[in-house]
Amino acid sequence: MSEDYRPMWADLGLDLKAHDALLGVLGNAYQDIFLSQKERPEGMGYFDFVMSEVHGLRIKELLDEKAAGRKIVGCYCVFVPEELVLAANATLVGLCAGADFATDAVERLLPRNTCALIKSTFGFKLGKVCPYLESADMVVGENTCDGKKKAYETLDHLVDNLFVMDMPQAKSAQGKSLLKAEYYRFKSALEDLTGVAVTVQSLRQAIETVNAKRAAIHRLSALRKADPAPISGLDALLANQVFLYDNPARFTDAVNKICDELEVRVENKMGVSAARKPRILVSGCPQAVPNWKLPFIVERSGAVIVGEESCVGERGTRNLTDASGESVDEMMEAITDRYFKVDCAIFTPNPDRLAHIEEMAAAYKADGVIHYGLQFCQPYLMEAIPVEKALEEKNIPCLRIETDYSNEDAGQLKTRVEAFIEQLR
Ligand code: BJ8
Repeated sequence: MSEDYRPMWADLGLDLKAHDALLGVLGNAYQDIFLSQKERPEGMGYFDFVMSEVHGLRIKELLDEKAAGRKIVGCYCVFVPEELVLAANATLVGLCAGADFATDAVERLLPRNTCALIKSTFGFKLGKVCPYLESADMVVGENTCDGKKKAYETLDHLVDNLFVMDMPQAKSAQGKSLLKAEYYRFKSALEDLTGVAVTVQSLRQAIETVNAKRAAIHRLSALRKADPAPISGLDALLANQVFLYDNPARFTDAVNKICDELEVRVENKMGVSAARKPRILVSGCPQAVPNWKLPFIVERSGAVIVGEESCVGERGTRNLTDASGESVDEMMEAITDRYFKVDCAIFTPNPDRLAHIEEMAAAYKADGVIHYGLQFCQPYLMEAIPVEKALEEKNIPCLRIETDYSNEDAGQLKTRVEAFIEQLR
């Protein structure tokens, strides 16, 4: 990092010693996992810079926005519509965390058998190491899985201004009405926070900004369908991980630049390696920064990940929002339509997700699917069983993984992943 950000972090109330330790671990992991890869697109230099400044320059930018009167909203789920946040003149940042931190303190507040993602969120708060969370003027929790739902009751005592959004559990007409009503309640809360009323113009502009960001990611995903794959799964995952941290317009430009470069690679049949690698689709729980354990193991074992059926991936970004509405209500309906298609495993039943996995496996020419489930995540671990069965019936090999954020099972995972990849060759 080029500047001394320590005064900024101290002002935000971070524990500087713990934060230094976190950045040290993160920097080393990034070096070993990302910078050691061969044949990376030059455009990834942008994401290397973003990651090197993820707690530095980006936080300074957010604090500058705050000083200029803009509000920062933090979220933990892709059901929080960025369109509404931008239209109310605020900035949305993702707060999901992908590393264990302050585990003893966390386990005094949450049961041990809580998924790593929720524990990590609490660990970053209790350990005072997340400058995004400390910069947020509002934090949005959503009643998705039971773990999150109940954890927000506790989180409410730890953060100021937690807005809890109720979520439907079924894809019914009533479910959709509930979602739309909750989005209206969220819009009002945002307007109260910022003092800015959402209008047809601001909403249209916001929809176009977020759609442009999604369209850039769609372009990147489409290029990964080429054989050989022109970019590693790790690098593509990183772009998806930065989706909710970066300035939207700058992110869109950076992804489009990488795509320009990858188009040339695809034309010249240049891949991430000269030899053909088995192609893997990863499906399941979101992989938040810096959770790179599974893709690192998969790609170091000689395969390439070509797609993520995940909220940090295609489940989160696949659909655009219709910007053609002529009233705020028509646009609220379009936003509800778009988000209601997200096929998170909290919905019951949830046949669309299985159909999407099969569609992705075919479109990305995957030789096999790895189902990634976080330990204690009932929705995804439960769905993993019918997913595996359905894929096997279609002769698509599937490996079901259940893991957490620790490295304790890395050796065992590696053995299972290597055997799976061998079976695909
Ligand atoms: S839309 S996947 S981002 S809820 S891993 S906390 S489900 S026990 S993260 Fe998610 Fe929104 Fe759904 Fe996507 Fe619960 Fe499972 Fe933990 Fe999870």
